Amino acid sequence: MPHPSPPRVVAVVPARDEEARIGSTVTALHGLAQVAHVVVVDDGSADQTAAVAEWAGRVEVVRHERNHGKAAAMTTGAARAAELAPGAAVLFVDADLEASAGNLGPVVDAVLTGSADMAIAVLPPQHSPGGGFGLVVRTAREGIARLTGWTPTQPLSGQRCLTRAALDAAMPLAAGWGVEVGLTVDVLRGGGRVVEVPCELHHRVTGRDLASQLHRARQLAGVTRALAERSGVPRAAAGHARTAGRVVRSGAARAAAAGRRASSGRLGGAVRRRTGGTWHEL
Ligand SMILES: Nc1nc2c(ncn2[C@@H]2O[C@H](COP(=O)(O)OP(=O)(O)OP(=O)(O)O)[C@@H](O)[C@H]2O)c(=O)[nH]1
Ligand SMILES: [Mg+2]
Repeated sequence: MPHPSPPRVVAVVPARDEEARIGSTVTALHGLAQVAHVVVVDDGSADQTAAVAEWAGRVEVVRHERNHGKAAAMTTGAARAAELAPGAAVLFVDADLEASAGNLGPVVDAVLTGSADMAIAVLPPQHSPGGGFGLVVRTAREGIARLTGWTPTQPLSGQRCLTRAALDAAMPLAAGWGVEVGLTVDVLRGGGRVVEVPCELHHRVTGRDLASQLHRARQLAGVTRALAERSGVPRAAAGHARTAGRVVRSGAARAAAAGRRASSGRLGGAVRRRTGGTWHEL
């Protein structure tokens, strides 16, 4: 009988106020044979997100005491993933996918089989009505196309799997809601292969009420900023030299990255404290 190949992906779930959905999302991720660990980063939730994630079992919960935004949560989760399984690919998963997160297998396989350095899930039309007017998606899509020549179908999809090398080369991540756009541009510019993989995923659809419009306004600000930051000198020429698939940063680039981290309040090097099963980033 053939041996099943060992799991080689760490799932990282950034979550804020997702107590109603995080449990089923974590359980669904456990159902994926490729997933070795699940890390939930509770980004200053006001609800029981961290506790519910822990009840789901077999999960690492890292908690930000305050809200730092999605990109900071992903950065924290990626650091924990590197400790749990050095060198393993990382699968970023939104917390609101619930049972449909169990359908992410093809996205992971695209990376584990070596077909891509980053695979992005493309979602089908969603069950519930809603959604915005397309401004943020259009801005992101056209911006990525302008900067890289590649036109994504769903530029904002948060469900994406990357090799560790591609992820490390893309650090530091673009802040807040610009994180997906920044990742796509940076991986492509670093010479990585990016694919979109259709996947039967369903999430909470943002409506058109005031809160939803505010969410979109924040998304637009993040996307615009990530694009603007990348509209100048290409990353490779800005202090990143590539040798045999490894990215080596010059001292100046390291200092600039450290400065960017400091000014954006990122959590690199933050002190951590463990209480029960949960890590706290201070
Ligand atoms: N870390 C962190 N994660 C957040 C924050 N806000 C939302 N999230 C998570 O980011 C993921 C995506 O958030 P959603 O609100 O579903 O946003 P979206 O799906 O991009 O938005 P729509 O497509 O417009 O519905 C979910 O896992 C959220 O829990 C935040 O402030 N910090
Ligand atoms: Mg969502």
